[in-house]
Amino acid sequence: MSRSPKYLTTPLYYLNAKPHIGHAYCSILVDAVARYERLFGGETYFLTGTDEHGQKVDKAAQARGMEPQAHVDELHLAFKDLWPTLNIAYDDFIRTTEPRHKQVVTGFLQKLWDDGEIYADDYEGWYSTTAERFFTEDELVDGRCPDSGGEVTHIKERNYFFKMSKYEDALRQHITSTPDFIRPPHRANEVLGFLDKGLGDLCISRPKERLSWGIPLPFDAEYVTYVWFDALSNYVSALGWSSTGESTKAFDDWWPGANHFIGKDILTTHCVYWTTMLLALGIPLPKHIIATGWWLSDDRKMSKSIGNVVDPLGMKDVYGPDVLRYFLLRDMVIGLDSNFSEEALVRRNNSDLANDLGNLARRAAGLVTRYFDGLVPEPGAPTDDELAVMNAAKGLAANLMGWVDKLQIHQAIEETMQFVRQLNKYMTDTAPFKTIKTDPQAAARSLYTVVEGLRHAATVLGPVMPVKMAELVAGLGVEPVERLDDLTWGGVAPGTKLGLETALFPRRDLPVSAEAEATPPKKKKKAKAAAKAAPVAADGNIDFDHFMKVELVAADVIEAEKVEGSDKLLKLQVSLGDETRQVVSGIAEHYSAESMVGKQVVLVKNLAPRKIFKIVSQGMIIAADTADGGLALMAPTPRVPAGTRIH
Ligand code: ME8
Repeated sequence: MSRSPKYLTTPLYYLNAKPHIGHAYCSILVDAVARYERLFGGETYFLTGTDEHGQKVDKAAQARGMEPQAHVDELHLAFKDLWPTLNIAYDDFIRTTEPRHKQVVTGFLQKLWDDGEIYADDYEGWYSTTAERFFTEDELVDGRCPDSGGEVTHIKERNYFFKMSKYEDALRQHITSTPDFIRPPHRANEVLGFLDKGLGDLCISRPKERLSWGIPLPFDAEYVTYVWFDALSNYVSALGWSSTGESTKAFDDWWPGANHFIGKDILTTHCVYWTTMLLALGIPLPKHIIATGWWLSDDRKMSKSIGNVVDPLGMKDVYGPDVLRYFLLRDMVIGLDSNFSEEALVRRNNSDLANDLGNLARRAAGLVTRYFDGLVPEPGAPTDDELAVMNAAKGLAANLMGWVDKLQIHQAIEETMQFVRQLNKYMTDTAPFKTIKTDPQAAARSLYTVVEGLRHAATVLGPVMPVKMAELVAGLGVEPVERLDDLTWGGVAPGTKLGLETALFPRRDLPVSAEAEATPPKKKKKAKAAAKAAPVAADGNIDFDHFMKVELVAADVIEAEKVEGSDKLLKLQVSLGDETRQVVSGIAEHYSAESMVGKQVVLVKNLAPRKIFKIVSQGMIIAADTADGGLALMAPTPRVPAGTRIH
């Protein structure tokens, strides 16, 4: 099935400080999604850029003793030049101070003014410079900005307003009738909740006497445009949208496939301000708005004032851009928050990349060099062992699109790594280093299978680690495949010269603080730190984001048997639609194995696997104790497709 073209955008980053890990994450995510999309045969256009007007940027320029234009001319390069070093390949970089953008914003304002969508009025409210938004008294939290926690200033002045309230019903209607318009779904509920409080009109001007750094209003030279009205327009100004109504080819080609990736803190501005602006201008709404969670540091949002900002430049320089990309994409479930720590990054590098993937490539290359003069041997006829690997490779490629379309990038990566672990096990089980003496054909077969398996893994991980995986593919002596459809078993020709001399992913030492905590005398300190990081507050409550991290899904039991030597345990194979899991559950005293087959249950999906009675259990089934000492399994009523997320 052909894929429709996708227009993928990041937010425009404010030029009030240098880029940090949150910005880097958003750009890396969009880059990886674009690369996956192209691997699936789709076309993409990737836009990013910088938000250069407004009070926040003006203040930052003042603090440096610079004119705002000189400040943004210099600082935008910190973003523009950083992205290629993180292997991010955008198609366009827009600055809101560029004439091509200012012209469109001016056109928008004139059109809305001419259409009677803008009026002048007196305004009184609380302004947050950090969020660049007005708030009502009721919206403040402890007298501070509800979005950023920053200070607010009381302002009373004459301003211009966009009749946003007119579009409340149309917007609500669109959100409710287009379930995946705002992703993930709990963010759509948040926007609907905001609308239910009643939508006011939007102040879209700032008097020049208070702020001159902005685009002048075309119908009143004493005012400049509100920075959000200005910045949001970038998504169409970059496509050359014209207010005169003539569409451009770029607009017609890309706008129907618009996907805005944003952080959860700018949900309202995108899902309410931007959408109502578009409704008023008669421009179709974007296809999706995708809100990601935050990278936290010590369970708090990174911010300059708290001083817990992680510098992506530093991480990239030490560990390399692709390792940083791998960590950020693997350890964030899109839509939820995640804690950033250098220690976690090093552990991921060492376990997944250095150990599972890098070591396998090195071992295979070493054996091919030793026994076959560095030339990939003939595979011969596959046995059941090889067929299992080939089937897993096929399954991985077939399921990849599903995970990416569901924005489960962490899952796409994890499934790929499970395949890599399977390859490692296959290599150990078939032991070519032993069979070379007794059965050289078997050794040739297993080394061929590992090399070809590595080619599959490298192709599928290419969007996550473009440079490192291109190195791996080149080391296997083959041309990269551009499209997943072309990834068929047997792409490595026997006789190909392998060139994997250097370690792809060196092992790294844990950062000093983590090492110190791992030593016995500091055990108490570690426990204290763990307690501090624990998601349970003193009152026993967990916050919403932590709760949302628990993935509950509907699972269909397809096989069940008693665990030998235990009265309590059943071993179940459950289907999650596109995946089968093995779960060991302590329900045998209440449910027989036969009665379980065909039942639907609720599974905690993202519980770390553990061994029960030496059997790996991947998840937990939920049940309630009954008054008579029995057990009642939980199940969705009515039955839902296996794998459906339960909220
Ligand atoms: O909001 N983790 O710009 P911005 C994840 N100019 N994402 C984070 C993050 C973190 N710790 N910190 C920030 C703006 N972000 C506006 C956007 S769009 C027309 C205008 C994300 O530089 C944040 O959530 O403050 C936001 O989506 C993006 O970085 C830009 O933040």
